[in-house]
Amino acid sequence: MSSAEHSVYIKNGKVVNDDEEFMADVLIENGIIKFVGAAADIKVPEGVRTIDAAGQLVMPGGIDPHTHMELPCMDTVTIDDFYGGTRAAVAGGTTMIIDFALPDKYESMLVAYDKWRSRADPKVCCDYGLHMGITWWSEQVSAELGVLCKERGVNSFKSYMAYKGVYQLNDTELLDSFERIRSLHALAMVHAENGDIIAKNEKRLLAQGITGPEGHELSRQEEVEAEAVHRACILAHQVDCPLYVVHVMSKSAGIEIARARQRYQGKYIIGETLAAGLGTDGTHYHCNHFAHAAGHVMSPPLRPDTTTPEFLMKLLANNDLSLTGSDNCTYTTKQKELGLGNFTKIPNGINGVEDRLSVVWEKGVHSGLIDPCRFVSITSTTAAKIFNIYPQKGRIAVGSDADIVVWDPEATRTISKHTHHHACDFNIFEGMVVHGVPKYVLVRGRICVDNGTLNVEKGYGRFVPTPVRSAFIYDRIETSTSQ
Ligand code: URQ
Ligand code: ZN
Repeated sequence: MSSAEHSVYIKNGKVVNDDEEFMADVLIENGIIKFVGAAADIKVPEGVRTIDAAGQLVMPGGIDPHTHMELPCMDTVTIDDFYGGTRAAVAGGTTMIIDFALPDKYESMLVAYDKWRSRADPKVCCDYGLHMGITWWSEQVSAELGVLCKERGVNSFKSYMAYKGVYQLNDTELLDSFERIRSLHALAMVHAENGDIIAKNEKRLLAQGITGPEGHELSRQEEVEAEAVHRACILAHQVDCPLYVVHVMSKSAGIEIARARQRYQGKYIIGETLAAGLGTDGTHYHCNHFAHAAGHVMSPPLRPDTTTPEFLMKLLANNDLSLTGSDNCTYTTKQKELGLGNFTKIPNGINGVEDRLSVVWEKGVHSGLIDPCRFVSITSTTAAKIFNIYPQKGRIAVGSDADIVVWDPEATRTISKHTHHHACDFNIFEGMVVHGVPKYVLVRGRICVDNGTLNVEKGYGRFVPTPVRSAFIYDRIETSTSQ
């Protein structure tokens, strides 16, 4: 189907943006929103497909700012590739992902970027952008950051404070990379866990005979995450660089983000949490079935404190945390078995790209902690603003891409590995009943979920460049600096 045919009329629905809700019809032509308003004010062209959204919400499609499709990692490769992974995303109402291109240590960033583009471009079913990992630091890396920002459409770079000996940067390297990122008006991101402490704890636990998945969380408890979050915020602020902390997974780390945001008057620091952290917890690491416990292994880990998910949702509700991702990084049970007898070898990662919207709706809106506008903000619009693609993405408005989910807020479904669209044979949300079901999902006007039936097109998605100097981030910093 050509994009000229992506013309759709959505009538009788309630439009929800991050700052307003109102009854309106929406007309889409050639993949772009052409009209939002009252039926009386629009003449719908002949032959346009009409969707009746009575009783439903018409919202910007989800933007998942954190995925790892077909990532080579820990002696294997994540099982959701860019086709299956984006197909699962669309099935759940997500219409754009931002994946992490990770160079090997000493590999050129530009070579890694080309690899990711060549893997993703032919396969993606929805639009996508790229962050890049900084897995080592040198003059060459510094120069390549400039090329990536100016010529390749990448504005965000993640460093690791964990994975000692593999990806971990020391404080000097973090400071140098943050300084360079600041000079480019880009955005620094960190995986915040203290890798030195983790390496020591892993050795100790293995020597004590603790070899199962429970050792994973024991080696990297809350304060190990909180220390790194605290340090990262200060390092970034010292060189005036905005910082996005990925996957905030614990109460202590969330509190560090809240404190840093208060200290810097809401500037500089952005915290992301995950569907995983909102929808389940770390008690599963103590299950006797290896496949079940290992299926939950991710970093930072889920926390055994069962009040953590609600605490994180409350931080999202009051804007101490800014948005949600999935960190979709899936492996089969067979792959997880690489860590049988040694928890440090269990491939790290879980599902989430498909279920993120439903889990956030269930735990946030259905439970009464947030309203639908905040839901749109933390699942879509804030990501679009941070990564500087707003209002092309993340808004129902004239001129925006028609990335839309028609959401039935009262319908329910039961999440299961038997019905999900991932390539893995495990789902961390198994058995959870969620309210909120995507009835229709449109990617640039193409109906990819049609009254509940999934129908994607391999390669339909496009790479979306993310330009530097996001006003959402830099207006606040530069206004205050110049005062
Ligand atoms: O840590 C990561 O970013 C990847 C490599 C693994 N996923 C995860 O457990 N968060
Ligand atoms: Zn990740």
